[in-house]
Amino acid sequence: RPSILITRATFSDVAAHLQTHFQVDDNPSDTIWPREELIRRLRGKQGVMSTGSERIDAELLDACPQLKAVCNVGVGYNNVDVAACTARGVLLTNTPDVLTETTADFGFALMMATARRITESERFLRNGQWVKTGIHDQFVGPDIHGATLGILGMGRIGQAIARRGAMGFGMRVIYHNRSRLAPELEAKAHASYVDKATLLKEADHLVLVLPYSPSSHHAIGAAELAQMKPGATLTNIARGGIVDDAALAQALREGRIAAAGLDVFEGEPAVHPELLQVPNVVLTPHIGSASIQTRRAMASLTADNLIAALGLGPQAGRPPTPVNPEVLGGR
Ligand code: 8YV
Repeated sequence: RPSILITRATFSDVAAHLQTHFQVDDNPSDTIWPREELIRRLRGKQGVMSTGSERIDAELLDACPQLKAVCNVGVGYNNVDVAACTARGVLLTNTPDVLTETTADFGFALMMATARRITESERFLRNGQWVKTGIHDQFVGPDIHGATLGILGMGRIGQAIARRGAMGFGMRVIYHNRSRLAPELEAKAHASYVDKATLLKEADHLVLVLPYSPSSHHAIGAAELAQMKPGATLTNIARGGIVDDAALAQALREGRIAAAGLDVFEGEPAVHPELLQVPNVVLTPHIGSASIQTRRAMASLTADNLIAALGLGPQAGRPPTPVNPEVLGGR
């Protein structure tokens, strides 16, 4: 039986299912292994169920020449050098679609919590300040309904957020993306395409949902923050590194935008210390896809990919969601 590595604890039934096909070495905890340990355990394995937290690059692939499949639990795969995988005939798979609606729910929730100052006012209540001082107008924030929702990155999750804004909250929705959506998708999302400058200038609530790549590095930095409305909010559920966290902390401190909601960070799990100091930011530990149903669906899709990629099970040789399917042709 082929042997595989599971880098972080998964659902026990998914692990048990994998054990019926493979010799499994797994991490019983959610702690991220140091890189040396990851490489040591991966040597001689044919497949890996990985997460966004492990860097899969040429050096690692060369140290593990038996590896045939990298199956990422997550839709984003900027942790993986895809070209290096393809060059070595290693298949990469991800988990699109199954997390779209859940991640859109979360993006919307984070945007709302940010605008309506939910965590900031909760801290006030928990600290006993309400009984001491009462509240007058401290926790007023910008409205969501009727406001302009700006979306940067208009893939599946961006479109799902747009639908929520337009249909659920009567928002005007504008978006910017590398390429404009086909007219029927634009109509379904109830969203209008604008250039990036217009998006920054007109959004009351700007939500980032674009993949990370060298070209999206610091897509929102000091210059972009300066173009936003002073009363606007910024929500990042995409990837750390898309926002320049130091520039954002400064903009928040100086009141150049009203507030930010961040689920992802440049150096996560570490968070820029200045972001921890400003009150008008809602911080969550990369939980955008973390609903019970969706995390289960992601794990189970990853297992299906792994089993099929290594030539087993009913879909042998035809993994459901390959990123570099060209590798399969060569097998
Ligand atoms: C995952 C994500 O939690 O899908 C993604 O791209 O960021 C999250 O859903 C992350 O990849 C860790 O597995």
